[in-house]
Amino acid sequence: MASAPAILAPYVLIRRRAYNYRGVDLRILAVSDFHGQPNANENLLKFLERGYDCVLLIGDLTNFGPMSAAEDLLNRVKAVGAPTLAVPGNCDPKQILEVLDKHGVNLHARCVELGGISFVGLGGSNLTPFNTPFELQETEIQEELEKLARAAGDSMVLVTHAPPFDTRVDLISAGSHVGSKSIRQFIEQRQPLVAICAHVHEARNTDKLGRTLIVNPGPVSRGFAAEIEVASGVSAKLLGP
Ligand SMILES: [Mn+2]
Repeated sequence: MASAPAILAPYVLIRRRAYNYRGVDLRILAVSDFHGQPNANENLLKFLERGYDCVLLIGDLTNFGPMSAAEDLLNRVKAVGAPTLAVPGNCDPKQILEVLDKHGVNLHARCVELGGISFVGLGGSNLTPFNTPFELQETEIQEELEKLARAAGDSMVLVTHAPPFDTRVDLISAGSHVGSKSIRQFIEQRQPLVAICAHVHEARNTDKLGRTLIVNPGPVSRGFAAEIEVASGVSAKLLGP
């Protein structure tokens, strides 16, 4: 189990104190699907001006590379100063994990504690017809999530690039559901506070599986993001241009 870099702790404490009078414990910005679009980083920086306790980058930070695109993105986010956690998407080459590690933001196959919340992360996607660089078998997804959940506390936030199967957030325009059955099963069984995903650009939406709120912010390349507040309850707002 990885722990949050020590340098993040004082920042989180200050922000939590500042928000406590409103009863909000953690205010999260979720963004995904940059895909090498020149405006994606600018869109993210605009959202960051709103001020967040934590930034989640939920994959496809590049469009099949290059790694310099991920470096550039992470340097710009770091300059803003909010604690950041990231998972790769299926369109990110696997070398991106080294870049995420180097910047201390890697949440792939990890459980990271931040502001009293256990963030459980898994990047890539279930299999696609396109043979993209970062795909996992459903059995791998299932085993990995079960392993990670053993390290997680009661307040869990699930962060996966792939959405849960057969929901409002995994429906492609051709009309079929393409999400991961293992991710859906994990959410049904473990009931995290919120499950944040990406990958299906046209399925920008929220949904519920039992008590778990599901959020697909939509691609930041098109100016979309999501704001999630975790306190005694959980709420999400889809942000757009
Ligand atoms: Mn994707």
